[in-house]
Amino acid sequence: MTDDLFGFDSTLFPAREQLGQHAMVLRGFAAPYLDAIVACLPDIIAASPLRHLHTPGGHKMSASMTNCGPQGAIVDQLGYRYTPTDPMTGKHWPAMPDTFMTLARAAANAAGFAAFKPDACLVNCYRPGAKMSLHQDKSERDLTAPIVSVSLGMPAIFLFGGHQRSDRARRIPLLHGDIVVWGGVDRLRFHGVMPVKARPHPGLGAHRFNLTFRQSGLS
Ligand code: MD3
Ligand code: FE
Repeated sequence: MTDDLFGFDSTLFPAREQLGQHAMVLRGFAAPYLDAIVACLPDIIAASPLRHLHTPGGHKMSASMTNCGPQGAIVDQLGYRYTPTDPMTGKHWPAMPDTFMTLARAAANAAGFAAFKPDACLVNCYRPGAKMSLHQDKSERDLTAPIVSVSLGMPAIFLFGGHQRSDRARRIPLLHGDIVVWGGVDRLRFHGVMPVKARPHPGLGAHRFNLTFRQSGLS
């Protein structure tokens, strides 16, 4: 039934926007989980602090990062890879909170990926001006598993490209609580984030966090 006031079909809520054959945005899907998820962030960051990594090419990344879960995604002189311990602390990455796992699996399921068992959650932190250049995520051993990404805090414009860096990228605005799921034929698309504008968020201030859930294939 179409809601005349808001102009959306309530039977389709939360709204799905298909980006590709196997890629979709689930608008507001994280809403019921947001308070619990945001409350977990300080403990994760206290155990494994946010840090700016350098790419193999020597560029300092403008977004800072940390991880939770049995495996963590890092980049250093050796390239992009997963490690069970945080190189900064020498300890295991902090545990993945149950709410993170529950949300990631619910989103994958809603997007048609029934057996998603993430063992890594990369936490990216963007301050105003931070960005992520177009790249592919291909360090995971099993590229048939999807990736689930949860946007928190300040809005951002996500770049959804093609299979070659030079392919024209679509610009997709992502807000607090939006989730994107990629798999199948869309898993190796180039993607990135435009420089984030200073639009402070009521709960998270001048930060955008992105949680990226992956199945590393190592656990
Ligand atoms: C599209 N992070 O950390 S997550 C990354 O908002 C990364 O922090 C972005 O890209 C961020 O690698 C976007 C979304 C994402 C992850 C994997 C993908 C988009 C993807 C794989 C294929 C296509
Ligand atoms: Fe990526």
